Amino acid sequence: MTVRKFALAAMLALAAQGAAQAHDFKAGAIEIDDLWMRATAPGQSVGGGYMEIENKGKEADRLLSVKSPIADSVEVHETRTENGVSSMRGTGPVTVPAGGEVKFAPGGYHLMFMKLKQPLKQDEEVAATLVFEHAGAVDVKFKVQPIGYKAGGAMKHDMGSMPGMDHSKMSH
Ligand SMILES: [Cu+2]
Repeated sequence: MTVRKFALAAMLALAAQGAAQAHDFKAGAIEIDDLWMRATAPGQSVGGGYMEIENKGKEADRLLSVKSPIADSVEVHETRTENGVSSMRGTGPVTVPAGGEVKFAPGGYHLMFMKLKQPLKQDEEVAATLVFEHAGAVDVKFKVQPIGYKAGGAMKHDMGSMPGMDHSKMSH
């Protein structure tokens, strides 16, 4: 909780300074920013997608589904660590509370791009469409970061540390 509040405060502070977000996407009351993925290692067939979804409206919204031309399908997953063991599972629709935000980050919620049709290369952008219950379809782009990239450096459990992993064997 404390970390979350701190992050939110930091964001608000940035906004107050008038810092422009390089990449943000909007539809209705929904704003998505800080979208990124990691470059893939050879043979890697899945990729995690990360972002922040903000809901400036007075009504909760839900992320229903995600599509991307570079993946067979895109699933919403959540990584949980229990007794030192990390596992991930599909979540179904993710609620973004009114006036709140949901962070997709290594170690928590993430998008899982399944059966990538091409390698992800640093500095490229990956197109995807997020479909919300109220805000509708939003076309977004994920910036591809270097393989070892860590946003904020705070999270330990992430997809990038397991480049050769067979995703189908993970528990969901
Ligand atoms: Cu996953």
